[in-house]
Amino acid sequence: MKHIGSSGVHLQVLCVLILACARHGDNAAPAQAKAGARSLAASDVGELGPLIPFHKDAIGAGLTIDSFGSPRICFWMRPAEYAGTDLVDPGPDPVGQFKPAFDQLVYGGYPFSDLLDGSVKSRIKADISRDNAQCFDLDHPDAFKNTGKFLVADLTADDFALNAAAFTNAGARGGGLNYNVFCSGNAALADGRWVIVGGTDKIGNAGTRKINIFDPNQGSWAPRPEPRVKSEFEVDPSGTQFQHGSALDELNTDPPDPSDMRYQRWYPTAVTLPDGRVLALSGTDEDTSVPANAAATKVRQPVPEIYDPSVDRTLALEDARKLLMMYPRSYVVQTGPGVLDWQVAVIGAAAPPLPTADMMSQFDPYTYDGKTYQLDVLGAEAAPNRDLPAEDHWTLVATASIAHDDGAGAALWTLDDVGMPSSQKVALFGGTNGRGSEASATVEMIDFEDAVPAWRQGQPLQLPASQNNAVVLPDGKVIIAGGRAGRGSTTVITYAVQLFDPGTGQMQSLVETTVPRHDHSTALLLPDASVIIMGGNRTELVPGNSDAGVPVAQIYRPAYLFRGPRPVIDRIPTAIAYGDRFPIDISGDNLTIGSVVLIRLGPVTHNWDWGNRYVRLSFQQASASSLMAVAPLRPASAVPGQYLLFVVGADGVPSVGRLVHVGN
Ligand SMILES: [Cu+2]
Repeated sequence: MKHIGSSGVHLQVLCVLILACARHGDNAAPAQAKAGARSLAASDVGELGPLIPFHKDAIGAGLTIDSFGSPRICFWMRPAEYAGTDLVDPGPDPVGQFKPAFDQLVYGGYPFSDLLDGSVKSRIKADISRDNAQCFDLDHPDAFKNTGKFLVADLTADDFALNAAAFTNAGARGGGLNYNVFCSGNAALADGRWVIVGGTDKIGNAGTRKINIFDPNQGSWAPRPEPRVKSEFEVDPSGTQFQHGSALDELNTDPPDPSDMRYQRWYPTAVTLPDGRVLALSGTDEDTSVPANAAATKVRQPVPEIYDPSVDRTLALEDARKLLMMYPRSYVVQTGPGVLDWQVAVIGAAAPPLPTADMMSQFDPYTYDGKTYQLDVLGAEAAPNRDLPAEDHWTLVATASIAHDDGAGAALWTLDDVGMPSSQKVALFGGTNGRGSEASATVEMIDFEDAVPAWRQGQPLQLPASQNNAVVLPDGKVIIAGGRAGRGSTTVITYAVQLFDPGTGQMQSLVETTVPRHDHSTALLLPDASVIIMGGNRTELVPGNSDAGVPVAQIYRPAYLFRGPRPVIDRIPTAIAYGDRFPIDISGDNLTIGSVVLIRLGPVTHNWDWGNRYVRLSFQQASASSLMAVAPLRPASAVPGQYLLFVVGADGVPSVGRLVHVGN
């Protein structure tokens, strides 16, 4: 990918950052961080680049690299299976207006959400007609053309035209997507495709049974039956030519398909398993056939399901029920020496007091605690009572001080010289205990490799926050961006980019942005070892003026990119198998190597890493220019799929990441 920024831009960043501090002084950084921003150099705190016009909200987003090494980010917003002009008439100023026919024919009369569907409106009128799913080609010559602005409100249609050619349709028109994947579960499969679990069938809390498969390198979706509601809308978007099928009938919005899950899920977690299958957990549904009754029919799905991509089918584990939070944070852990010795660690079980019936209409009526369980997936699958309702196969292994609901998370694994884990750490940053609880600044870390795993607290976040994003860097430290506490007029937004050091438990404030990033924001590591911060609801990106908000991304370049020469990877295998030892040829002026790491690629959404795990490998430096590294021995340490491999100098400066496939 192209490098962005120049020394001229760097100066501007600092100036704008200082302005931003003044603007948001009432609720942003503590005084010492502001004062520090003036004197700290990029080699100490890194650097935040100018705003990059994005042409839709990146609510779900992932990085992929094709076989030629070309990186792209594919992303989507609601409703991803339509183009913006299906629901928004761009004509009326300043941002267009909703089309009532779409509301009636597709949402069944459930109202548009000003916040979510409202993000499809835009004062960049040329973007409204795009698919609500897009792919961004990072190698496109226009990708990072910009005029160096740092305030969302300053961006114009001319700014958006500069990089428009780097974005292509990947949804309704360009990709063949037929379902609303808003607030779905996202995971990367072994072959680099993405599985999208569930979603919403119109609005509110209604889930879908669908397993959608996206090939990010093609920008296309696997064929799934087009719902009657969508096909009839496409033929007759004004609703005047014939009587359309009812959008309140789920047979018309979520028609059965052999690949379906047994349960409809909105806000489920999806976890790629060591055998390449995908575990689906939790999620919410309601019966929308009678709108007035829908809230009363809301359910939280307690039954896990396994999706097997080799046969395109799912299997329900009725014997392994547990009431969990929406998007429970979940991690595959190795539990013994064997290839089958793994379980899935899950934090965020529902805790008393359980909600009463009259509370169920709330977005999330449950409370949660920090109890951390491991689910024996294979045991539940093999059990003779698999089809009988039970809450078996879960083991309580530790208890965190809070549930970290909606808080960011990061997974850091270290492997020994035979490729077995010597540590299996998960760090969680902030979040809440669910219904009615305040966001916390609590940072906690656990090592599942310990004989008795226990959560231990690190230095807290700068401000209490939920809906923040965490990205593990190649040097094993964690970037935390954004987040907020509270809602509406009492919202306190974190504008700081922070750095967590899992080795010391220390938290450092680095730089500040002017852009609020909380609900529906995303962040990803890029191959050049920078971090791209994206998404959020357009309407929330300029506080106090929703019309001024337009989708933007920003690239944070960590301090290690300003600290001297980078190791250069000349050659690695394109694929490594479990138990391999494999050579890495390096060159350049930074040949004293401190670590070799794999970081998994895949889609993220809703503020956590979704399996984009950091895996530090054992290696030997045979000569100045050649390393021999030890691949993971067991797939539970690094589930099959696409990874970026980085070689990191002893000084902490990483190489550019190279694509490698891990699997058998
Ligand atoms: Cu959401």
